[in-house]
Amino acid sequence: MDVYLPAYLKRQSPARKLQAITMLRSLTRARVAAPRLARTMATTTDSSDLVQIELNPESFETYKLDESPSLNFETEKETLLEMYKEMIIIRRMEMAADALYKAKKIRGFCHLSIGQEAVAVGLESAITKKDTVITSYRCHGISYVRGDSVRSILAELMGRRTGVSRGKGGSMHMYGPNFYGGNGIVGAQVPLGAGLAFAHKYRNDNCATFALYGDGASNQGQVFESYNMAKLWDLPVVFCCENNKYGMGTSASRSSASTEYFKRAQYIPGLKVNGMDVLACYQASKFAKDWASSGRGPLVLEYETYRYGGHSMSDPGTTYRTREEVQHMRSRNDPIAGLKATMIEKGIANEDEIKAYDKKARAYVDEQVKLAEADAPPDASFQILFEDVYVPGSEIPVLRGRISDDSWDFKNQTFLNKRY
Ligand SMILES: Cc1ncc(C[n+]2csc(CCOP(=O)(O)OP(=O)(O)O)c2C)c(N)n1
Ligand SMILES: [Mg+2]
Repeated sequence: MDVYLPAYLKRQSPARKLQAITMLRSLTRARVAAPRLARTMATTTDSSDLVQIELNPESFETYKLDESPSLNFETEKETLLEMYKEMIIIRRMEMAADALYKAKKIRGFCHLSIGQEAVAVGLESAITKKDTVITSYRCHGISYVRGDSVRSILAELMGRRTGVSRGKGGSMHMYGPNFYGGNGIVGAQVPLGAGLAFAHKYRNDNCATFALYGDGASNQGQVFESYNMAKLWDLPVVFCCENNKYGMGTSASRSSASTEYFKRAQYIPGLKVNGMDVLACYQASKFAKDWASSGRGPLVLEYETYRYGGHSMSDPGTTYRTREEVQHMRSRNDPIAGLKATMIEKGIANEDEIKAYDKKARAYVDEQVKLAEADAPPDASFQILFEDVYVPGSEIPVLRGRISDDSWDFKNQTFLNKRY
């Protein structure tokens, strides 16, 4: 496998280059080799079986677009099964994180995306592994669909060495193949997303960037600055507003002068999709990918979704909305229940088979929890603190600290003044 080396590494000695390549390869392997439930579950369905999908006529709304994703399309039955399995794994993984947090095995911040699974799965099903994705701190589901394993995500949450960020990032800072985080500063990922799209355009690689942000983040100035540059340069970026109806303790209608997020970029066309329907999310994301990667510039894509839990673990999520509202969404609009109904209606799986998938997903995630818990925490050594600051081989001699005692000498792997 070829490893992309930044220009500054090419100037390093062969030994340094080898060190960097070995490290980059080991990281990539660890991430993509994760066994997935989808691969371990044997299905009885013939993969060549096709199914006709007719989406609800209200699935999409457009802004300054002459075309819209098709409501009718054909796909393989196997695709629906895969989507179902991915969504139940994400939900189980988030439920496991909830329990681990309550057991104080996960500390610090933790933002769950229970209810929003259709966005991650619909998006990933529509793009290629070469397209790039960047999102906010609510990132566990996206990390998983991009290629991180359940074990490495849970290990990260518990600060283990095997975590996706070696246990140093936690809930908000997860990365994966062509996945640029996990970003804690609200809205900061949007201009970074425009930058990723600039790279696609520069390399002329027919790929697109999907930059996700929330309804709360959508009011930030940097989002509008990104719209402007993306349109000026016709960057292949899809600005994805994941409108889950709430920010931190505030409803979208209290924080946004206009809640029509797909129309917010004025001079950029927009599309709104029912984000509780994974098949509609798939169609909209596919349309967006085709739009952006065919030289037509940016698009704003609003996934209208809902989060069942609080903003983070410290928010019960019921002080600014009613329990009835949450219950209504859960019982009437759940993306997993919705796909289950479609699969039964289309004869793809029956109730018993679906129950068996659910049982397997639960057992699989439980097993991954045990493995992650058994993984070792990082050593309590100072070297570990500094090891991921630079790509190996590209370090500056000394990383200046807050005070001179904190300056780290990369060559001797110790503090410059050796006080500690
Ligand atoms: C620049 C900045 N301001 C404020 C915060 C605190 N904060 C964290 S999440 C959040 C709400 C964001 O809501 P939204 O964009 O809708 O995303 P969601 O949490 O619903 O996914 C706020 C205000 C922050 N992290 N960064
Ligand atoms: Mg929100």
